[in-house]
Amino acid sequence: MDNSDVARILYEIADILERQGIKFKPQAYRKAARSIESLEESIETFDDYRVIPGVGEAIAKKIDEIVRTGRLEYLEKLKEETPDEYGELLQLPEIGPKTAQILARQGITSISALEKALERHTLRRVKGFGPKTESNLKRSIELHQFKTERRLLGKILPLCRQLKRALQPVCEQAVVAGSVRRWKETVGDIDILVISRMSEQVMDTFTGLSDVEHVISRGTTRSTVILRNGIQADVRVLPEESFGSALQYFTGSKEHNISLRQLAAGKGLKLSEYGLFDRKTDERVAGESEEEIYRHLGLQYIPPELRENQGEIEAAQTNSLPQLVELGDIKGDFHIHTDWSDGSGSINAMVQKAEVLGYEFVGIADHSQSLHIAGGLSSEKLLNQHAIIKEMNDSIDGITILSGVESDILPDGSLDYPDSVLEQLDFVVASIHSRFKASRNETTSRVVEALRNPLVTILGHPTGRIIGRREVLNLDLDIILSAAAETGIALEVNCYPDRLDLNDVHVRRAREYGVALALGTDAHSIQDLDYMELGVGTARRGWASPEMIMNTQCYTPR
Ligand code: DGT
Ligand code: CA
Ligand code: CA
Ligand code: ZN
Repeated sequence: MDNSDVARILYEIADILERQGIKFKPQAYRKAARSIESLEESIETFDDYRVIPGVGEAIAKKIDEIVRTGRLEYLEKLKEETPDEYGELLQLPEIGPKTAQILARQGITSISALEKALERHTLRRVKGFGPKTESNLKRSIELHQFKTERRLLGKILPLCRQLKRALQPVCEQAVVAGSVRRWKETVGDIDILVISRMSEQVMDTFTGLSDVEHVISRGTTRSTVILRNGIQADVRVLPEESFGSALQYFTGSKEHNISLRQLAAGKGLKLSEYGLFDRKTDERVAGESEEEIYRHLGLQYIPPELRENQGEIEAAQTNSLPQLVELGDIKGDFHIHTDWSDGSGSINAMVQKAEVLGYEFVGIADHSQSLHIAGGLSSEKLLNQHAIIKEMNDSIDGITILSGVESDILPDGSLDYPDSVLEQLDFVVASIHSRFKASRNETTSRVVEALRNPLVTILGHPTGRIIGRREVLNLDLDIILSAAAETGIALEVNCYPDRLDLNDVHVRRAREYGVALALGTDAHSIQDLDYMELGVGTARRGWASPEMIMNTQCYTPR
């Protein structure tokens, strides 16, 4: 529960009480909510909530329940008593209970209904709803949608790097914390932490960036904005001596932090964003760096990618965290498309970029003949490409081009070329690109059949999901993992921002089965080769060590 969560609950109570026609109480709840919102400290660090302006005995009790349990029985009862016909509308910042009531009388009780009414200008009939109100409401809906929508990490990372660069001249250090630092596949908002002696300049620079669409709040040490692409970003200026503890706190995850605080409490310590303190003497024992905090808690340093409260704290207690794969361990890429199929770069251009990345091998894997829409290669064309790659290898030094293919797995589990063709290649990625709605049995057997084919090297994007667009295939991953373990075929971690397939959780399962992983960017352009870092981040979130990853080895053409 952070301050805004607690405030939200209190505002909700106020709204319901107001709808019930109750006087004065709603104002009291709103006043308390407002002062909680404007607190500098986390609500969780208070021993007695009554020191907060506007919080008396009764509200303090409720806050205590919210912080301890994450919910409030009183609110749940209120909600039951007061059926909420237009609660959704109240989520919009511009709409209070009065406006909601007026809208409800027009039959508008949801955000989508309001959107339609705005499009058709039907609200203009209502007193007080001119074009100005209309455009305010439209903007309000947009902001609301921005706030609730998660973005792909791959799209947000370049923006984060740009923000850091922009802040550099006015600070000693700028770090992006939160889910971005944990390499979570999607991001809710961007949390930037800064050390600087020029707080005012940091705020000026940040709120004045050309990327900023709307400034939500601007303070002396903290500001919040909405960027042009709709994502929210916060910046906080922190003192050097507690930067480590703030970084630890704002990196999260929340669940990891809660467990860590409990561990601290058990040792007579108190952990907050301000530092690690002795409970008795209030003396600060750590805070400048994260390493120091974990060490004082008797733990191995836990990399951000593992901080999900999934056993990492227990492992760190016994010094048994895995050594995680790093981007620097990666010697090549196994999934590259070129202009031979639906890629935009020539083989040569992709190889040149791979050299810039310092790779030792580069695996070309264009689409196979059944995938007509992607310009899949006929046997003849594929063998022709193979011959050309052979020649190219003879004329270059320092990097090896591996000649492969991304072969469709046909509905019966066979591949898209005769064995006589596949045999000649250096590697084969086998992927499903059709019949996404088939039954669990059918899809599982189809994949297992492919895994039994000795000519297959890697199972491409094994679950087929596309974040926000396509569900995972209906298949039994455990059966597939045990088949792969048996036949020694690697499962891909497809690095494309909206794929990340296998995902973090699946990587961890693959690790338990002893299945090897192959990272492939699925690059369709030169720039796409940079997505490797997303695959590495995903592998790290799945506790993968370098030994598990095929890309950490060198390969020579057969
Ligand atoms: P996101 O933005 O939804 O992708 O995910 P995060 O993890 O970046 O979450 P965010 O931005 O709400 O908060 C950033 C970090 O701050 C979070 O990972 C942990 C910390 N934090 C936020 N709220 C709370 C809270 O209520 N309790 C604790 N202990 N930590 C919190
Ligand atoms: Ca965040
Ligand atoms: Ca945040
Ligand atoms: Zn594919």
